[in-house]
Amino acid sequence: MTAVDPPISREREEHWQRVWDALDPWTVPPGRLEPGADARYLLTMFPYPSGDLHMGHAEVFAIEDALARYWRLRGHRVLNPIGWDSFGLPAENAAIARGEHPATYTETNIATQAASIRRYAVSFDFSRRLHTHEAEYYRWTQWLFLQLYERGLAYRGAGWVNWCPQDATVLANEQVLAGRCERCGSEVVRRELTQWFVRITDYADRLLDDMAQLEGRWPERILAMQRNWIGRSEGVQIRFADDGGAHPGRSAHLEVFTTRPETLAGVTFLAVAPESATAWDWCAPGARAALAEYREQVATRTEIERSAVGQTKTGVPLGTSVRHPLTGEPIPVWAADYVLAGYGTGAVMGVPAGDERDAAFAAAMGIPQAPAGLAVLPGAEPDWPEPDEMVQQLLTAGAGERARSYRLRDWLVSRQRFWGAPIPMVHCPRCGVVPVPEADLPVQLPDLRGEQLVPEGVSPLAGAKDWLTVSCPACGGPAQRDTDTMDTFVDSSWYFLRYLSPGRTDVPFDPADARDWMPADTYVGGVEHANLHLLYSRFVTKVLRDAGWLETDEPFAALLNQGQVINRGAAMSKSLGNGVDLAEQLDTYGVDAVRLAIIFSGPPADDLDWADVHPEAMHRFQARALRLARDVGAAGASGASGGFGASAEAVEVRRSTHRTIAEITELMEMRRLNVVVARLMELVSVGKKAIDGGPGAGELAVRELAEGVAVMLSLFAPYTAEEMWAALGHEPSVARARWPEVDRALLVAEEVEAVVQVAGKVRGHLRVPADVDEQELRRQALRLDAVRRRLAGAEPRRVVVRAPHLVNVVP
Ligand code: ANZ
Ligand code: ZN
Repeated sequence: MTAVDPPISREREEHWQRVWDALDPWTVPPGRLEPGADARYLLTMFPYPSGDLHMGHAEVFAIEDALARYWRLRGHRVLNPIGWDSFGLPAENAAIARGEHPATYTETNIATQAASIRRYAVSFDFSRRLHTHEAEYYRWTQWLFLQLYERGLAYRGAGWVNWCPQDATVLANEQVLAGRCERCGSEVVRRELTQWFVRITDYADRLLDDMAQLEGRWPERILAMQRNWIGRSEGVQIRFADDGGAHPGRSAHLEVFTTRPETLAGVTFLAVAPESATAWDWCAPGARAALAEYREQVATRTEIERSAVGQTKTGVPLGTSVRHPLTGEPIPVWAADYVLAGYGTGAVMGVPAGDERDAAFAAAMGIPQAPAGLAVLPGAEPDWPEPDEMVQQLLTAGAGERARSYRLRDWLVSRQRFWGAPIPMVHCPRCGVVPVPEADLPVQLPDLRGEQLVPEGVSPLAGAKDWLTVSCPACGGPAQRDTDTMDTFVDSSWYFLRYLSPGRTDVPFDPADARDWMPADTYVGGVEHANLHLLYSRFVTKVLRDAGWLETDEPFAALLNQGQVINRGAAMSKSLGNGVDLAEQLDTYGVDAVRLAIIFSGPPADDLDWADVHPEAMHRFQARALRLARDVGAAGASGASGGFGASAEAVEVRRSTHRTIAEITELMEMRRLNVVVARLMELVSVGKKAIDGGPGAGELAVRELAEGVAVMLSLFAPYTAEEMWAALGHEPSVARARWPEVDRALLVAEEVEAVVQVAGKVRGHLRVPADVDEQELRRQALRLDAVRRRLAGAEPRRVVVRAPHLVNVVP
């Protein structure tokens, strides 16, 4: 790497950091907003503390900071908080490997990241900083869990986990590598465990319908992804009666969910999910051994593998049958892998003549492709009746009703891990599951470290015997704590509310603060959170609204997704060797050059390829901007003494300045940050020309230009902007300045008269802007009646344009 000399030295960066620390221009003190304050809440997805900041952070922080600074300069009261999403598995793994407490890794990384954020000059309000791993925060995460429980939204049920038979432990998805345990390499199986779920499916309709409020304010692709994820299907639930009469221990009907009721005449079998209780209930005694064996086989495969089209279908007959609701014909019941337990009723009616997967299954199992009497031509579907007619018949026959099904599943919030918020529940042999009283929160984590974090069986917390034993809050008898901790998505589902009431120990947040600030005006973050985090945050907001804590339905009024940072067309990764180290970039080029280069490289929402980012190319721009400010500052006295010069040159400089301010203001509202930087570069050139060969550095119009540049540049290059501001003779800091006002009178373009000739003779005149381009002038000239008459419909042989004064049309 060639040695470069950044225009702003490390020492100057540190100087300005101390100035900002002392002035504290970004803190919003807790409590009520000043009356009349125009509040804006800018929220940025909070970082996970894994090592130092990386290129992704550099991008998102450069974008979010430009918005925060812009809003402040425009006179808004801006809340721009920062915190850390600091529970999670990487810290736990590091703690096991190093024989320490997960807090050590976590807090070291937070300190590193906080220092880098300070150097990166992001205008965060650090006074509201939060860490989700601290008891003062997770106490309220536990409170949230109790709210869900009280509202019937948290329940215990069977959930599938990855189980390593060798280590006898639950594995997180990240710990399963190609189907094997990351530690011992043995084959991982899926196993059912009783765990905590949150009933987000109760809110599926609202989560879908309220998206109408987000249209046009969230990226369309994110809305589409959420719609898909929730996956609402309108259909019919059809009841098939037991063919053999009532059987002890099973209901008299088998219900299926279908979106194609009109295909009822094509049913040749029913299939149920093998792992479901329904499969066992509908299994004849003679088929149980085969079903049990089949279940084990299915348990090693994921749902995605099982249901993929083209995948070989497997199944076993259950030895029972049901009756067709309209014809009474017997239909065999099967267990089949492509039927998923969690969707619809966990049972389907098999229609090989209408459905590819049913056809593949029937072919593999030797089941007829169509009932006798249904004409099926190869490659064509039978003539099904109208769906509505069929629904009517089913309703009349009492054999079905309309139903909705969702792809969305309830939210499994249990983790068999240490480094998370303990689930605030107690298991009492006499009273059952008892919530920890609110007054007893937080349920603090015990002090485990190193090897103690390796789970004994189900969870590391089960090994903390002292911690585990408590007296039951209901009967006072001996009881045990729940040993699961919460999914970290619970921590992050409400952090944006905690920022509003920092330090409060009586409430998680004050509803009055929420009235002041919610919903967040803009949420900036990555598309990888499109489904889970955003959906959970929306859900929790709705629950808290129902519970009277919030007045808003939606947490984030607008969403800005930055693109991914890649390098040479591929995601940065160790194995590709195309990673770029942020700290190294900052050391080599300086913070401002990196920030400017990131912003300049393209629209915020586009992927950012580091191969196209050139921090070194920003140095010239920074140096010119600094030179401009220093020249003007040095000539200061003469400029400040008079008014704006009336010379044509001075007026031209002012026009450029005000046109640029007006355009940049509009570009900022459209988030076209890269174009803003381009316009600033142009304005700096105008300033340089004005000094070198125009009205000179002492001209007030040039000072106005330089001050405008300093203020607007502060959105992207805060250090350079501060240096400029100081050179121009102002008190620190440019963060305290105001956005420049546009003088509308200067936006009106000057007009001149253009002469239009035909074959060298003057035939007309046009009033045109002085900066009209040749194309436009030519177009207007050819539209003149006098010109059209002489051309008489023919194309001119030649049109000579000398903008803005002359057009000569040669017929
Ligand atoms: C009969 C039928 C005939 C179907 C036909 C499709 C085509 P969407 O649109 O995704 O909601 N299905 C229902 N529950 C299922 C489960 N638990 N596992 C796997 N498949 C299931 O899909 C609804 C369709 O998916 C339903 O309509 C059902 O098959 C199947 F020509 O019923 B259909
Ligand atoms: Zn009890």
